[in-house]
Amino acid sequence: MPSTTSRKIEQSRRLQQRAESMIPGGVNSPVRAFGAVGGDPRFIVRGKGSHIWDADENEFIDYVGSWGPLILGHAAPDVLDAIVGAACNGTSFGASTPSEADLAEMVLAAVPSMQRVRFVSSGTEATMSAIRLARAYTKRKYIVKFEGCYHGHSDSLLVKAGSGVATLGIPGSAGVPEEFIQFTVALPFNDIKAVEYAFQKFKHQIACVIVEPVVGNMGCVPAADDYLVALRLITEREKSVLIFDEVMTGFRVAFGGAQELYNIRPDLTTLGKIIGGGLPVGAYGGSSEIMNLVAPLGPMYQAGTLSGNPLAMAAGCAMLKHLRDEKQEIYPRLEKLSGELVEGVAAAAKDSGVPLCHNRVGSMFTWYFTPGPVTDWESASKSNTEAFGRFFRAMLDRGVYLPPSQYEAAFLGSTHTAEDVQSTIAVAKQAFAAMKG
Ligand code: KE4
Repeated sequence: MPSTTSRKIEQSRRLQQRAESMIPGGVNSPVRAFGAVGGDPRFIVRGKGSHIWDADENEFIDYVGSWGPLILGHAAPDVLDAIVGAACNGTSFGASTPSEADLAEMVLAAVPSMQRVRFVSSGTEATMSAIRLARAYTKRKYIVKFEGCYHGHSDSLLVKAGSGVATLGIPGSAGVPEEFIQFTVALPFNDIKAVEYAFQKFKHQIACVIVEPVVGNMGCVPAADDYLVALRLITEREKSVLIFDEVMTGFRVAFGGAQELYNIRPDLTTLGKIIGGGLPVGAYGGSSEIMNLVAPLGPMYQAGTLSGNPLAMAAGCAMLKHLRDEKQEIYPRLEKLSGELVEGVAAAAKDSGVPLCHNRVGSMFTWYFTPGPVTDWESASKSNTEAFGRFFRAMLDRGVYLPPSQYEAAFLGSTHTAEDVQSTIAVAKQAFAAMKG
């Protein structure tokens, strides 16, 4: 459905046509395609702080933040300085550099469950490697994931996945043979009985359970009380590896991630997004006992030409140093401002009679166009995605850039202001009114 916009979009439309002639859908990641929300994808040309500008010079308050990495906002000065400084010495050497240990030291200090860490170039690589490592460590084949959770696009994890897979309504992915996913067990999230049943059915065969400790990829869905504790107890009892996929929650919901927030020690953790400061970085890590299986120390192979890239390491170090040194101020402020934003928009929806519920953990959140509550994929998928699309386009037309999918989390960062929040709430009131028109 074409968007009705009072804003110029000629340049973005021209750029989209050009891109589509060379790149599938004109995008290098499907969720950017606006497929689920309709309208014209905006080509962004620059960002500063909490705002971005498109090719038609339209300005937006940005609540995507590159899908999570930019907790310090766009073009954060200390991150830029670090990248430029590193780049002046070269971009990549295919050899070890001091900056890799610098970032490793910061990650291990922030995440005590990790005694060793390996850097890769994406969250997908991180989770794919962690799954392989868990299978190598336990010598078991089965893995458990949860419906609506997304852990990147490696074959064995593209089963009832969230994010773009859920957005596009595709069950998994073409090109993944049944044999590749026969050992993947997808269970409903927040249902511990389902986990117990799976461990009974596949006794001594489950290598790992991988979970987003706060789900971001069916929209934001927190774990029910004691759910994560129960996952920890079951995996310990069954000698199965518990993997916290903290690619999104790491350094987001707390400086030490969800495992700090909920005081749970997983066996392996995957990271990404924030630890790269906006450059391509992923990581996986855990106890020395498990990580010593990773080549060249052990038989589990994983590699990458640009793993530990010096520019990405420098950006990550600058990002984590800033967050570490100012965490006493940053995280409480994110909590307060995010709460004001989410509650303010929810109140506007209620005043307009628009059925809406919301979930939030820290500065990641989702407004669902359903009465709710949303606690798992079944309840999330009851959302009125057509209404979400109309809300998304109405907000975009009024200068607020939300994730272009009902099944994605939105993010607030340290450069968002009270004025941004009040403006967003005011625009939401207009959007809800426009939706009823
Ligand atoms: P990447 O391979 O996209 O760096 O990370 C995969 C991944 C793994 N685990 C979690 C919890 C994730 O959220 C992600 C990626 N998140 C999506 C946004 N929901 C990336 C956006 C995109 O696909 O373009």
